[in-house]
Amino acid sequence: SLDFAAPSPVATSLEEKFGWGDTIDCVLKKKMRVWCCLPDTKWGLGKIQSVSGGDANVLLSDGKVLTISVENLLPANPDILDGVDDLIQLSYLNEPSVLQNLQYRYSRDLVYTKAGPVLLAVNPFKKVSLYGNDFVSAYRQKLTDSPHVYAIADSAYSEMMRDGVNQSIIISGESGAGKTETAKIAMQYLAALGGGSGIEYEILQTNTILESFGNAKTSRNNNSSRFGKLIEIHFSSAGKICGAKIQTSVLWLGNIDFSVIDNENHVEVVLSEGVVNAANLLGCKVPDLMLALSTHKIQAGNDNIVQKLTLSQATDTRDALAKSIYASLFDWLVEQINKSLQMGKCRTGRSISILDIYGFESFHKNSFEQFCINYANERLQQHFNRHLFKIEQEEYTEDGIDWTNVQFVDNTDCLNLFEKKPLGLLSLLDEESTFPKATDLTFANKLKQHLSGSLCFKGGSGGAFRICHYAGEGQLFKLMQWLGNTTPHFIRCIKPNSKQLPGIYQHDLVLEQLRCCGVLEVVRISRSGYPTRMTHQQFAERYSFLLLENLASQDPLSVSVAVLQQFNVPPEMYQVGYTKLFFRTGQVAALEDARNHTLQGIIWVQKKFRGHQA
Ligand code: AOV
Ligand code: MG
Repeated sequence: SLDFAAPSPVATSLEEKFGWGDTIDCVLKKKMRVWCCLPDTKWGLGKIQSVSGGDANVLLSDGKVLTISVENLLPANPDILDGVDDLIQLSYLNEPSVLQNLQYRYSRDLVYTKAGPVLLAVNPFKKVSLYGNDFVSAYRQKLTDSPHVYAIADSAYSEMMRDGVNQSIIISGESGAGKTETAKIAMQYLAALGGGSGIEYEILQTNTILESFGNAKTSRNNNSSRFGKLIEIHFSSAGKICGAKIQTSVLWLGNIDFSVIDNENHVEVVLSEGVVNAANLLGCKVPDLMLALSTHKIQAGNDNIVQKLTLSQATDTRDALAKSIYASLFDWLVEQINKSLQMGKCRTGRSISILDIYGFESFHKNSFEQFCINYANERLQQHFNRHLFKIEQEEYTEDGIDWTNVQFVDNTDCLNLFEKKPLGLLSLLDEESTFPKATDLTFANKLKQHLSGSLCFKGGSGGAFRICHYAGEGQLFKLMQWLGNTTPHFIRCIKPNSKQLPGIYQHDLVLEQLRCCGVLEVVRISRSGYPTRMTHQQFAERYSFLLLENLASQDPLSVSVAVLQQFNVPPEMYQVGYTKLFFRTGQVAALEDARNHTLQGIIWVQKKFRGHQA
């Protein structure tokens, strides 16, 4: 049995909830494998023995027989589908099936699984033998199609070379899920592919430098990235790396703590690595910096009066102070790195960007930092939703394709809560921070007053917010705009347990992450839709030479239809739009195969012919 909480079957039956409609009859009749929602809200795998009325007798895998209402059953997949490498292949797409599939693979060190166009990466928390030169060349030569970060990096590279369009690899997931490691793995692959000038080694080295300054240990991840990182790798027209650039989607919080030193609540800085680093790099003495951080200088006539700050004064200013010092240091560092990476000029302007973004965070007490991190993730989530769902559906509709809308998680409401003007969270925060008498409490009250109507806002007690000037709105918008101009590739990292240990798969934790990033919806949409598409023109140009009959004079659509007929592509596997052809998964792969074989044949004949002439 799977040890995780099943959704409570209160309001709707599971059948309604998952919409598998008439398949239940078939499952019951054929006495197939089922998932049972057990009384202790866990899922158990079993086989139907008999059905009478609304109840079924199910033989569970532990040998017990259970009588259970059919409403509490979900179809399980036949065992031949155990551990499929793309969730698209599952006959029944439901949460227990997806969870079991990922666990099956995880326990065999197969940490990567496709969910339609998205790569899921479950953090192994140990060394797995999936990387290195042999694997790189296997993916480059397409000797394997097992899901991998290498495969994603390879398609980004190939699409960049083929279409001349900039690409992005967007890696998201919660803290400790493995985003930074995954970004490094992608960079290693691209470095191997586009290497030669030596710059690839420099790019890989930058990680170490940035990490040593930008990372900190948190309860969720011992090596947590406290900065979002976009690394842009530039390629020459020949596909060689010719430069790179790093941008850093914004947040700073020095690890600087204070301790109270007297009963008037005055504080001083705790000597820590953060202070020492900052002081060294600023070229000032550690005690001077510590003093500056804990005192306040007032000019009175010709005199300077130094006041010690109280804990509350210090808490109001320390973040801003620490952040600005740390931020300028980091910016300087990034600038130095960028300077050293911009070797040669890349006239083609082709690039692949890898975005490693901190995942959603929720601690018992959340500060402005978590607020920003989570806002950034909301934006990213929207980008993801837009790309995979909205744009997808719009494209079908525009091209006159029959398309039944698929429900998906939409976070527009939540983003509005942040971004609406003048009454969004960010605007209110900006406004409130300009009032001299503003406090956490007045801000919190204002939020409650204006935002309580929103489903995404929950007012707490007291002033739970810290007031800081939000300057990052930034940067984030630019980043999103910029990403909007690239072809995105998505990797979702999943943290299998909160202990950061290998071999442990906590179902509830995994399920929460799958739900929150809408994995099931992604798979559902890719399966029911037509993920591959080409314009009539593109299709005709690419495949017309395969035609046995010469139709060169005909229009692209007629040529395309002739190709499809010649290769017996079943009509239910594609749709013809006004401008494009839409294919179900796997169809174009077969055509590409035929194309490659024919091309190889032609090359062979040409070589022979030349040899003969010479
Ligand atoms: P994060 O980037 O997603 O968290 P990391 O990439 O730092 O998470 O991964 C956390 C830890 O998981 C690493 O230090 C490794 O020990 C381990 N790990 C991740 N991926 C792999 C892998 N493919 N193989 C082996 N070990 C791995 V944060 O930056 O906190 O949001 O802010
Ligand atoms: Mg990280």
